[in-house]
Amino acid sequence: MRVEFSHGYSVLLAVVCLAGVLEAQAGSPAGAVPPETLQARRAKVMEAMGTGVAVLGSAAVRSIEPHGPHPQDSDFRQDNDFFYLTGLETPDSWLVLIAGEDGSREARLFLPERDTARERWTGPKLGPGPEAAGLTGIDTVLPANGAEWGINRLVFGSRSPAWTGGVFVRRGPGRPEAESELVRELVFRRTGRPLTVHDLGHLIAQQRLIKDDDELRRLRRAIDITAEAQREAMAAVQPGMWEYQIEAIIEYVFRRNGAERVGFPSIVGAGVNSTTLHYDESRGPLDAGDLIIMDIGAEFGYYTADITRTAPVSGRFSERQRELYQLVLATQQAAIDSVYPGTTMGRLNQIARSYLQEHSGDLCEPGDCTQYFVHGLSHWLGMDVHDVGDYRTPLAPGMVLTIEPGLYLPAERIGIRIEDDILVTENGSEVLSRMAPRDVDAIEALMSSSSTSRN
Ligand SMILES: [Mn+2]
Repeated sequence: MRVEFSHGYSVLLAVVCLAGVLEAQAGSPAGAVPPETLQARRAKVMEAMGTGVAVLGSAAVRSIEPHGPHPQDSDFRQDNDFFYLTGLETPDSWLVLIAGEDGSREARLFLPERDTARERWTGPKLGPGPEAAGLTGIDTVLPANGAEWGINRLVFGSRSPAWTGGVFVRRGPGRPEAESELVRELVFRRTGRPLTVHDLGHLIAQQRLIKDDDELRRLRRAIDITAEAQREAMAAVQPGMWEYQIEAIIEYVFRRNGAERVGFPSIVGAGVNSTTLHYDESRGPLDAGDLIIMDIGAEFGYYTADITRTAPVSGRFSERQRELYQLVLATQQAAIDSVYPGTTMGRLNQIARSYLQEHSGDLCEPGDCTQYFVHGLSHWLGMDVHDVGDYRTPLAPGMVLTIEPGLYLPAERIGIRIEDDILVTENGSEVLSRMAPRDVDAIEALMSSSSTSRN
């Protein structure tokens, strides 16, 4: 292993050992991403690059007090691609990948140097050195102070492997300012030889579509936790409560199980609020006779679940609610049964819509029920709730998508959405979120066994 030491490193060795644990999630409920897994991911990215240089910046700390002397983030979260390729939660860092013409593959990491005075406030941090090398499987970990210069030297220096094929960078909104600046610098610095620029974001996104074992482990746990929250929330729902009280139960179950945060703002809407697709205020009452939608997802180790259930506040569906609910459920099942490698989300959407149309009967007259199905059927799921990746990509084993038909009739205060998380397998699919009750009978049984005062 080739390692470059930062100044004063040995003095801090004892603290560094602890820091490594902190910054690589080893002490977190999800644990660290194994270095071999990280190496395999980086190798795959460089394989897709062919030859060229990729540069990725980490997230930066967003201080909640811009003028305070010690920046404090309300919830620092690493950039997804950076976490995917390094497993590190260190801010202000850089990853450089060099795919040489000769087939050589090199990864370099730049981490901020440690600062003992600041660590009185922040606790020990992971700096450049062997600890970071061990955690990431990247031999060369350099100080990020002056990283722009270091990266330029790396990319254009004579000691680096020869590469053609251009620079691979992420573009578009949401990039950290430092990354945008460095990219401008890299691309325009060389006069006389314009560099080809490739979209690194798209390349990594297509790779992230297929989940590896460590990703699936995290995702399954996030989904199990979310299913547990659905069950506890259903058991607690009673007329007279408020939406925020149900939200509190849900997010308590998340945190109790080691989820770091919500993957997206919890949607808990009863009555007419159940018909607002992204309602996240949770201020309304739970009235007898209404339905409540709970569209929620725990984030565990950077992966988020996304499960929606609809339950009757009183514990029993009315006849009308039951008929509409059964139609949504059967539509969802028709789509789930059609998941297999090679099909597309577009095709699943068609299948769901024709099923809904053909089985509407007189439930939504005049017309059929598709007029009340006002959103898409599916999205990719992973580190982001609407995860990255081209939506036209044919399904393949290891991909995870949601299937979530819904009907929304504000005039009747009826919103129904049923959403499950589906893993594409060799032979079809696995419903990862099956532990959250979905059938009318199962929901009513859970609600009646848990409540004495519900009417
Ligand atoms: Mn969803």
